[in-house]
Amino acid sequence: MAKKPVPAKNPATAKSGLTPAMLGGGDVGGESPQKASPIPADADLSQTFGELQGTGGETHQVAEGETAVLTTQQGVPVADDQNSLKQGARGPTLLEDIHFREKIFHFDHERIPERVVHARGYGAHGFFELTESLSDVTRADIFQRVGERTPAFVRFSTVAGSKGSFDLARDVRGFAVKLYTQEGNWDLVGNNIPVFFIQDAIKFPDLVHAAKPEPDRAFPQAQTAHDNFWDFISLTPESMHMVMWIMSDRTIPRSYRTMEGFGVHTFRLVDGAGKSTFVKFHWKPKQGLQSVVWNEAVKINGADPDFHRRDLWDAINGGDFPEWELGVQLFDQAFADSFDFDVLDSTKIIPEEVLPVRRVGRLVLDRVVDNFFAETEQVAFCTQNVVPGIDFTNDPLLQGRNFSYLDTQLKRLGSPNFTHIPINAPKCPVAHFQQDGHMAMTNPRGRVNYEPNSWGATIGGPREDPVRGFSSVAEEADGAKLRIRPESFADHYSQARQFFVSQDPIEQKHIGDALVFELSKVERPDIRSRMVSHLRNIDEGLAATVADGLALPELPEPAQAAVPTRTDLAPSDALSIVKNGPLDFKGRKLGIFLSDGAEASLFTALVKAVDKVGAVYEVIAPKIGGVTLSDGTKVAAKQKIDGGPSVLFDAVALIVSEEGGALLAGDAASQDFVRDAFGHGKFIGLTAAAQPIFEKGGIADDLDEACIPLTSAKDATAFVEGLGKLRHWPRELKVDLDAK
Ligand code: HDD
Repeated sequence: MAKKPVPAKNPATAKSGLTPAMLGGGDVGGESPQKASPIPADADLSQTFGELQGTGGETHQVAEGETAVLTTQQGVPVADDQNSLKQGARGPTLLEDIHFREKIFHFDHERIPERVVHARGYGAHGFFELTESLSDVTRADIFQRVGERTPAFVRFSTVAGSKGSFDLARDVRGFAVKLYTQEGNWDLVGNNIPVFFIQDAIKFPDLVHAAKPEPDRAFPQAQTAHDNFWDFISLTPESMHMVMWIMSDRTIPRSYRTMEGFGVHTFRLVDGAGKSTFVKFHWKPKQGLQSVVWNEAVKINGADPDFHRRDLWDAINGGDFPEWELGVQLFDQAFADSFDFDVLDSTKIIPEEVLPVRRVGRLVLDRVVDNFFAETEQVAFCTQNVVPGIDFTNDPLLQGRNFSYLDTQLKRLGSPNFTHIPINAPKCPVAHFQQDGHMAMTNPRGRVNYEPNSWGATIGGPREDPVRGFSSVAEEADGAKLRIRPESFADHYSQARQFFVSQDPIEQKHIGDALVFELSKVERPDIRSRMVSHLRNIDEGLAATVADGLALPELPEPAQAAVPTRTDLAPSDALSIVKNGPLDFKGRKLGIFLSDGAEASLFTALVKAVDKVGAVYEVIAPKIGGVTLSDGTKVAAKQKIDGGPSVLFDAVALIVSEEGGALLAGDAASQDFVRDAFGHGKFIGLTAAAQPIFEKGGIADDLDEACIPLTSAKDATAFVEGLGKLRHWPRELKVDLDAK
């Protein structure tokens, strides 16, 4: 006898009180560090859920206490979302099932092509506020009125990895800023490094092909440590300055919040009379420059591949809004002519000591996105989005970019109407005669769609405004059509050396280590050797270190340089991370490792001190349910020990009972916790009872002045207050075999 069909029940029906938690949306904004958690675990998110249903612009609001009815895309209420329509209980699915077909059809089309570069990124909203007028040099509306705020959207990214790669790849970071000014969108599409690999955009596809996974095997992912990359680089001397930057700790930042940003190219500011002033743009983080170390980066990628996006999400949701100052280096043609390098060459900087950076505004990120796809994925940055008062120079890299970005958005977003997507739409009036096309959303009304026309101002539509309108600088241009690189672009080594000699000794060591690591992954010895031949033109000491690290049979001859002499330029402190680090522990994270019976007064003192300096903490414990402290207080854990390794924290404190210390000394994850914290130069606070863990970790005899005993609440407070420095660097020179 056939069984009577039993429809599968939806566990969360409208009447049983639909909550986002039941629908898998319960952790919205909740995964923040303990202090910063913005949404209590028991909060009712039903309203938030209503808003989350929107696709960017519109949201499906429901009145309080009510629950939205599930519908098809056409708005037809759905009766059953658990079972497809079948012919009989065990029969075939029917083509007639309109809800099933629409649902699967839409799902099948959920993906758009990922960005060909900068695929993995993370964005946030905020504003730019002018603090010093630039009306003397530009008519750009954004730079006129001190105190005025302009809405902004920023997307940070890695370059080489695909969308699902890990955050702490050794890579350049994109720093793209969209400013919704009152005279149109201005996109400053920069990086966290002020120079680039190549001088001419025509080489960009080669550079990217070489950096990405090798085409036959499709690996390595998000790594430059392979033959193709170093083959291309070692055959491209113009990239040597960039090589110094990418092998430095700039490419393993602690957080997006602790990176500088640069517009890279020389742009122009233009005043009302058409007079142009050259400008280089800088974003200076209020948080100070901070990076991690390579061994730590490798481990972070395993422990939390989303380390950077989580950090930004948590900071903003916790009310710790990251902030950058906008700096400008302004100069005229006479300065450009007197400067040793060509200001049109994107492989060169103008050192801040030569031309100071004037701070004129601040960028604050204060709101995370509502929907990653709608905003972060669909945002379309285009270098050609400039506004009246800002203009391009003839930098051949910038000129090429101005073609590529518009073109790529059409491919990614599928229609020239990508400007209608809310995240890309200007927030000022828009009026033109461009029309139709896929997904046209904002369509003009009326009869007239051309100009000139004689329908008059009301019906006839918008008119040009020669005064307000964008006009290009009337630069004289003459000469034969040539495919040529100017001689003024030819010195590839002087600034590479300047960068290297400007670094702190520990940073120089890291550059050497990074080169040895990367080139050790290169299989062809001739490529390794060719790279060292370039290093000889930058710094003989560095070349010798790398040659030794690679065990090259002999030091190769220096590479032949395009221009014979390298100029020894004065070091610039602005180029070092260590010399521009944080002043205190604000905005950073302390890992507090606890066991049952841990001294309560120490824990309380740590938490208080962390709060006072504006930092956050997370408790790590043997079990996620938490621990009971010496006074009987229960403390919930954020991380179980093997899920919260010390690489996730800026500094760590171990407060354990004698029993806890003895027990955890035998735990491999606990041993790793202390060994890594120590090896990565971190400041460590510890109670005497934690000593056995250090003993079993094999480092008890090495503990130094940055390993602070915690014996009283006073000690705990002093420990946190003393956490200003990034790391205790002298230790690295002791623990690293390569340094011995
Ligand atoms: Fe680019 C994306 C930055 C040279 C072609 N680039 C992209 C993004 C950033 C940069 C931050 C990601 C934007 C986002 O978050 O959506 N790119 C740079 C910088 C460069 C540079 C600072 C040198 C100074 N780029 C460059 C060249 C070309 C491109 C020379 C091509 C000739 N870049 C692109 C692109 C991308 C892109 C293919 C991929 C996705 C996108 O544009 O929107 O068009």
